[in-house]
Amino acid sequence: MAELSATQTVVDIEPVTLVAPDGTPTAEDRYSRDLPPETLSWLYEMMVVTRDLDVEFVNLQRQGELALFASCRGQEAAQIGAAACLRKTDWLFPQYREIGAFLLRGITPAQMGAIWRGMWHGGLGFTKKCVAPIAIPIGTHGLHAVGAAMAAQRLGEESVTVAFLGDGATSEGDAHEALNLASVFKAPCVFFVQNNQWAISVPVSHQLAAPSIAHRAVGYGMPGIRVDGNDVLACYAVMAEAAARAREGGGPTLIEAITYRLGPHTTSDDPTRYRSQEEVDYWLARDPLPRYRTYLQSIGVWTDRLEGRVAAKSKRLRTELRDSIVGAPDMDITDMFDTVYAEITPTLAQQREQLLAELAKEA
Ligand SMILES: Cc1ncc(C[n+]2csc(CCOP(=O)(O)OP(=O)(O)O)c2C)c(N)n1
Ligand SMILES: [Mg+2]
Repeated sequence: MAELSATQTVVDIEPVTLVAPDGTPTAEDRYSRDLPPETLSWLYEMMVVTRDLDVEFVNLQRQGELALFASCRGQEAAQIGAAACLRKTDWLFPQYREIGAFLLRGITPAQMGAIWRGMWHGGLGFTKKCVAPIAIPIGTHGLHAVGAAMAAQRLGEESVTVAFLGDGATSEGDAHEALNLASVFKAPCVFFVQNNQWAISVPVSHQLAAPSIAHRAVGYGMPGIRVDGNDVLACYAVMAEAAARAREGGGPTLIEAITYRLGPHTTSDDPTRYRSQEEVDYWLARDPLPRYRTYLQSIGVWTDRLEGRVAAKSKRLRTELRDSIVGAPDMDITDMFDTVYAEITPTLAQQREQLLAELAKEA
């Protein structure tokens, strides 16, 4: 009879925190916050630019240039910390809110904007940077991440895949299948759950009866860990540990980053209908940006020069985004059929002709 393996059976409910909300270092000594000053400044730059680009996206939507946008305001530390410690060849499988991770991977604002404007739905620019296209069908990409990890494993590549999931996504069947499959086959895949407390208007308390999302890892037989998702250094350290374990053949990890979606679910949502201002205020006091800036000031890494450099980069990328969107031509509608497979299938070709005939009638 096959032996059952002994795995972690306890998950610490206290999230790993290296920098407290007031910007002071915590007593946590299992992980290091000592990164080189250039890395510390780079993380800051990425977080600030992500937030500023996010504002530009919302503005463009409000001005009628984008149909929809899902803001990542408040989740910058989680996304930047998780993506920054990886190799450029490690594949990321995003949900749809990961602008920070996209930016960090060098995906241009124009490439991100094209998706939200519906100009390019496949995200070809993303895949060139080892980032899968965004996945609107919730949870499905967890399986893609595991598949890619298993492929890398079989090819003997030293790469790791990361599935970015939301708290809501963890209730999907696909997510459970992905977690179980990854664990059974020791796939080099890290599941990074951004628990931003809400799945549109459904609170995380309605997603699970377990003590936390990370606790589910026990049942899958993989390590589970909770991390303060508003602490960029903690997210960096925890992901670095999980990625190293996966790379060395130690299998997957389930990370739960506790964070908050400061904005609406998307630009079509009105969160005042389901959550209180007190709750938002609680999280505003835990905003990842001022916390990290205060910490960098206390260790002498933050300078006026750094702030100036970051502001200039933000301005440049905001302009790049705006210029790529405003007045951009509508896409050729037949792209929708032509880019699904390398060669169009007979059914799709038929649908394409049907649509063109209908459009011709309307013209
Ligand atoms: C399979 C599926 N069911 C429902 C939806 C509608 N939907 C879009 S976003 C969302 C909530 C997802 O919440 P979460 O995973 O916590 O991610 P967040 O938006 O908070 O980042 C839902 C239910 C969908 N896109 N796909
Ligand atoms: Mg959520």
